[in-house]
Amino acid sequence: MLVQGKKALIFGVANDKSIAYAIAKELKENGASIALSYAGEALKKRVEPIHEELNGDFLFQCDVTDDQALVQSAELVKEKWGNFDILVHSIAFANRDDLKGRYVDTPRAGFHLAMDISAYSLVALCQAFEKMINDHGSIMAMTYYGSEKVIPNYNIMGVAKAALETSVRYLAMDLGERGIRVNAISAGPLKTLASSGISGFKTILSTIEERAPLRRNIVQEDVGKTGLFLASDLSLSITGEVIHVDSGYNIMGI
Ligand code: NAD
Ligand code: IMJ
Repeated sequence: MLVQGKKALIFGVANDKSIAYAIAKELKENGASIALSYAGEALKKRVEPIHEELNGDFLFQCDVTDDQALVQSAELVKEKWGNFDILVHSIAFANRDDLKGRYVDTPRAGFHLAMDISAYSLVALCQAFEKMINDHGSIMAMTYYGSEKVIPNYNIMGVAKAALETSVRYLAMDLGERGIRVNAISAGPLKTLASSGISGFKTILSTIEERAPLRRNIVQEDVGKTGLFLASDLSLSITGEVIHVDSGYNIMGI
């Protein structure tokens, strides 16, 4: 039981394909108490059964673009738990129109929205919950290879993920004073809501089967287990890091 008795606050479960669900499941199976947060009222019906299945402590709504929602969430968590050990950020959003065509055409408002939800939100969550996170706690965020190299259509999300990864390093420096670690997992492509309707997605999956060192795609459970590692004391001296869970695809030069 790698996280026995620890409390984990998880942001970004939309359904049972979500990366956040895979991490929540792994944490629960290894002894943690969990609480789930969802973005909007529309998702409540989907997330409630997951909360039941995983026997969560509580469930709450929090749109990370809403400062008041963040304050209210912090008050709720303070009341329910007082403190906690693990924070999982598994949130991204850009306008669908900005995830196709030429990056150069990205409008100002679309750039701001993607950066706000996909990058600034990690800073906002650290601000809102810092005082409640126990010394030696663990914070993690999800990223993708499109921050490092050009992936067709990833566009503004690539720029937002680069900001998120850099943010992880600066947050690691600030929170490291209290032994709190901040890391990112760079996951290979997975079929989730966030990858549905992406043109060329099938080609990306088959390219990985052909070219990645492990010659296979990853599954949600692979990310869940790395999340468990980062949440546990097995990774006690790892912070500010981006761990690739991608069958080794990122090491290839050609
Ligand atoms: P998902 O759609 O299940 O999760 C994305 C989550 O973001 C959803 O739960 C959604 O409600 C939430 N969200 C969006 N806007 C929000 C807001 N304003 N406030 C609060 N929550 C909001 O898809 P996923 O693939 O599990 O994505 C989770 C994370 O993993 C994202 O950061 C994504 O970029 C990253 N990621 C995904 C893949 C992939 O191939 N699916 C690969 C690497 C990284
Ligand atoms: C997303 C867009 C383009 C290419 C993509 C992706 N590839 C992968 C993804 C190759 C793997 C999924 N991914 C890593 C993401 O971070 C997705 C973020 C995302 C997805 C959507 C789709 C629906 C929508 N807005 C979105 N915002 C962010 O309206």
